[in-house]
Amino acid sequence: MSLTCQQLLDKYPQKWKAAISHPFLDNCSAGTIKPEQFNTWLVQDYLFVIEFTRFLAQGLASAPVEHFDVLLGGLHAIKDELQWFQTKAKERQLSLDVPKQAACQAYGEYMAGLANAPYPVQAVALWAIEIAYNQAWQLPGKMAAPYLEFAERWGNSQFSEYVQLLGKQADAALENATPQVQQQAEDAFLKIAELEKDFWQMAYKTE
Ligand code: HMH
Repeated sequence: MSLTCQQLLDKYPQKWKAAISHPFLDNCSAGTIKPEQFNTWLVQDYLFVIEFTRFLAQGLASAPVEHFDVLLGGLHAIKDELQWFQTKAKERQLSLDVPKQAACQAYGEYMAGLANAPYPVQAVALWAIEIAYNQAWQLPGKMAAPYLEFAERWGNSQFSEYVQLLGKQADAALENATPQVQQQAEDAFLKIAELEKDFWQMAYKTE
């Protein structure tokens, strides 16, 4: 039996919970997040998504053709997402031309390094990154404006379906993977859990 995405979630419940739940999200839900904290997250997440777009493109380049359809859908959606971030930043009069904070920098470097990893590792990493936001933004319950729009971007049912398809593709890739590659995929899952946790915390730091 090969490793599956569901098994990773089941095996590390605490580490995963730390990736997807944070005072940042609870404060958004309660409406008590400080605007400068939210804005820090917003700008840094835009910088993350730029690196994530490159990561998606690398994944496509490594993928078997039967996985193209889902991945091209993801790349298409990210075109809209980049523009949406630019619009949100403008509304809030935020400059996007700022340095990456350490947690954002580390996440970007980690994704860039996965370009050389076997495809099953990249597929698990992509699924983990997307399901992290899909779950994180839904966990606190229905959010009020202005945060509802953010929660719905990653919590909506279409995005949830996309995440499911990414999980299926990652599972399929793992079926043909050696034990060493499966271990690498597990390590990637754990690393992403940590990077996600640190990313939320970043909103509380001003650099
Ligand atoms: C930090 N993780 C982070 N930002 C995102 N936008 C996503 C995951 C989902 O793409």
